[in-house]
Amino acid sequence: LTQDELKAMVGQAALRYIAPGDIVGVGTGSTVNKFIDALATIKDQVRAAVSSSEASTARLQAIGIPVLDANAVEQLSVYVDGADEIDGHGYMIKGGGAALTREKIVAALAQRFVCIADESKRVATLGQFPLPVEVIPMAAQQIARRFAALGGQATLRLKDGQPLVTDNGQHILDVHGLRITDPLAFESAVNQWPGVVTVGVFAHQKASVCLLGTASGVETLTY
Ligand code: DER
Repeated sequence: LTQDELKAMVGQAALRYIAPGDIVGVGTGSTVNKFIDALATIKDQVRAAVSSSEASTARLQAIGIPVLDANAVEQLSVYVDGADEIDGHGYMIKGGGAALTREKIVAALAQRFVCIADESKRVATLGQFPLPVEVIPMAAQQIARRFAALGGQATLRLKDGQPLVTDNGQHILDVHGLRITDPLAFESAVNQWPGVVTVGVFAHQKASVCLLGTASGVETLTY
């Protein structure tokens, strides 16, 4: 099975967590794109969606699912999103798609976070994937020095040779060389640093369930 087929398998499997009339929280990335394709097959049962990025909003609108502002919703039953890494507790590194801030906001609205991922995302300890951190541009170097003190090497994410600007108008640092053995404490600590908008550790907003695409089918991991 190709990685693309594994993503399609878990995108389809996530439908079992959608009840008729639901407002669905939708994440960002290539695996979520497969979930959106699957949503199209049951779109009459989906009342609306709350989206975590302009990219996902465009795809949802293209299949005719109304997209609501996050402020219009008090609670979602489910949020479906991918991950760059997920450990044995359901703690994740996210932000590879530069949508981590809105992803964490929409995840915080949901009773259940269903992570959909191919098996390459499962790790024992978070940190092999460079940790995305959304930052206020003027704080980028100060924050990079703080990561250096922890043994991390922060690089400013570029797009077409210029600093990538997120949906929120901020920049992203990708931090290499970290080994995050206590994700809850790490997320809380980095959140305190002036200029940090969002750190791509999802421990306080961890996954409830992970649908993991493997060569022998979909593994359902609960946390
Ligand atoms: O940016 C993100 O957080 C995405 O969800 C990312 O973590 C997963 O993207 P992928 O499904 O394209 O690997």
